[in-house]
Amino acid sequence: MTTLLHKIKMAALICGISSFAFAVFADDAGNASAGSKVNKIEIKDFMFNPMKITVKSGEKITWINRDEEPHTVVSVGKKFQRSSGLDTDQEYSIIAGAPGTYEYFCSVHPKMTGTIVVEK
Ligand SMILES: [Cu+2]
Repeated sequence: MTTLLHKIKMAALICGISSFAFAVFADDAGNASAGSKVNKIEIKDFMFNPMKITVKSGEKITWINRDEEPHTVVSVGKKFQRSSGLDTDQEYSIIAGAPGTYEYFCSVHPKMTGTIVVEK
């Protein structure tokens, strides 16, 4: 868990977040090297924004719920670990693993969908 948190900007970002979920796609955590950037997805008005994000393997992806409603992040085909129910302003993060296209949705509102494209 000593990954990317050295960046001051990021430290500020996650400051105060108590539960900080962490998961890896298919690959192993060795790819999660320091210095990777953060890819942020806001959940607002029952949408993932951006709906499609392209990242590099080993980078961190963080969702934050800006709605008053709880939302989840669930991988189609269970390609990565699902989040628990995210309350307002709660975050969920994963580290991008093997290159590929990963679809996900909110289990509370299945019409909410998003796509992660992981590049090498
Ligand atoms: Cu939802």
